[in-house]
Amino acid sequence: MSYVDEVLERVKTKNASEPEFLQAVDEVLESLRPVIEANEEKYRKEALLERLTEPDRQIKFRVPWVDDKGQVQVNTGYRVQFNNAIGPYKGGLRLHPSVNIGIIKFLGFEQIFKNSLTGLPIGGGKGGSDFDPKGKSDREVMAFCQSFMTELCKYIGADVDVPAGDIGTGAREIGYMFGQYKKIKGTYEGVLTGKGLSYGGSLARTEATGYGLLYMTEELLKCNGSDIKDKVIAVSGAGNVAIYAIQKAQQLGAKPVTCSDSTGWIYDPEGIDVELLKEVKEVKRARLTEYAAARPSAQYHEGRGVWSVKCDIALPCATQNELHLADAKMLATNGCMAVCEGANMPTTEEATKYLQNNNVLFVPGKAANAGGVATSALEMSQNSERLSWTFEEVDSKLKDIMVNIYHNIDDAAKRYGKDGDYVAGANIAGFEKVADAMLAQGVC
Ligand code: NDP
Ligand code: 2IT
Repeated sequence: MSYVDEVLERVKTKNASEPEFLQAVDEVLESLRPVIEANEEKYRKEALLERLTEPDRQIKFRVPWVDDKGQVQVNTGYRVQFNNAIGPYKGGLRLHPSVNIGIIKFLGFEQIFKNSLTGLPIGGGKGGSDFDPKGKSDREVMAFCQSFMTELCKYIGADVDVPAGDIGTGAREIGYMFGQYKKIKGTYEGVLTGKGLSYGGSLARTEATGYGLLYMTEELLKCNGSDIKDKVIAVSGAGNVAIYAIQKAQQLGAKPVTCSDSTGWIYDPEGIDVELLKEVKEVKRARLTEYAAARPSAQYHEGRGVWSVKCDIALPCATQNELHLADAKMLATNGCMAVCEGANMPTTEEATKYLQNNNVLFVPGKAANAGGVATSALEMSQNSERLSWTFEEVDSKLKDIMVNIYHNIDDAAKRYGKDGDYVAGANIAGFEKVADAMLAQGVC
């Protein structure tokens, strides 16, 4: 049996109840086959893949907090510190009822390769809780965040592990967590990113994931003989990534016509009104029905459906496994030329294969959404030197990083005879640096 198959078998046996984690490992190891086969004996002896697929540590803890009625509530908190071969653990905190250890492990595993692709010194980690911030008062969110950080602060630090936002964790939650960390530890340090601008946050971090996704899409099209201008774009999600993807798409002359949340979706043939969307989602924290009520050109539909809209480019920006095989077929039939993932693993494995086999350009999340964590690393740099850079400075570094990632994953795919397979390219390019660092550091 090949080394890759041996490890896949072992990972499946050990993590049988974690389908998302298995999906992420399967996709990465399958595309690393040619790299592993070229060094099979050495990597097997070093147990490199066993070490890469086993987190350094998993922390799980109780998060008790008091709701507005005086009732004590209990949630579960997680932090998975996956791999710190190339830098301190870095990755977001997800607050969503669907969070469990398998979800956090899949996100942490993906983060290792994504962070490596940025070219910056950050390792892979992820955390979160099954707490649902939706419908909670600010005081309840604060009570949760303080309790969560009371435990988490034992395991993190500016040179150890630096969490940030993800689904359900935005500026408000990061603020409450930072305040609690500072109070307990007594140190003012860059322990979180995505902070507010008045206390160490970086300009452009809010926009970074969405903007970065569009810089990647722009370069992808340019290098494949096309142009983003005037392209019709279908976007899913209506959160941090989706909003700033829509904004940058418009700045580049494209026309985003959809967005969605967990209850329904909008088709707005005139193009999404991003200021209205921000008002509905960032200020009022309301449902998309409010967007439709305020915008005569918009149609609101219950359930899911953005991928049925005819578009040139699709940008899934909501959550994992939201673009299925049937969606991929509709997109290809409707003439979609590119899918770039703003979310983490939004496309199922079979949908990904279908798109790739039907000449739809496909860039996986670990490359396409790396602008968020890259800009988090730029926030860490600014905190270390106790300076803040201008918006233009951060944005231009972000753009350079995204263009570099595109060329690195393209080159890596070509080196292994997989021209245009950006999934393989991203996994290979991300892996090479981490593997080199792990081997150099001995058995640890
Ligand atoms: P937000 O919480 O800001 O927004 C998430 C959006 O997706 C909301 O519109 C939400 O709808 C929708 N959504 C979430 N879960 C589901 C679900 N199970 N079914 C349907 N819709 C859902 O999160 P972000 O925009 O920050 O994150 C979106 C994706 O991007 C995630 O995969 C995240 O891991 C990834 N990502 C985020 C980065 C960042 O910097 N924030 C960086 C890189 C990747 P509703 O409001 O109704 O729940
Ligand atoms: O998935 C991701 O890359 C993020 N949620 C951002 C992580 C970060 O540390 O900025």
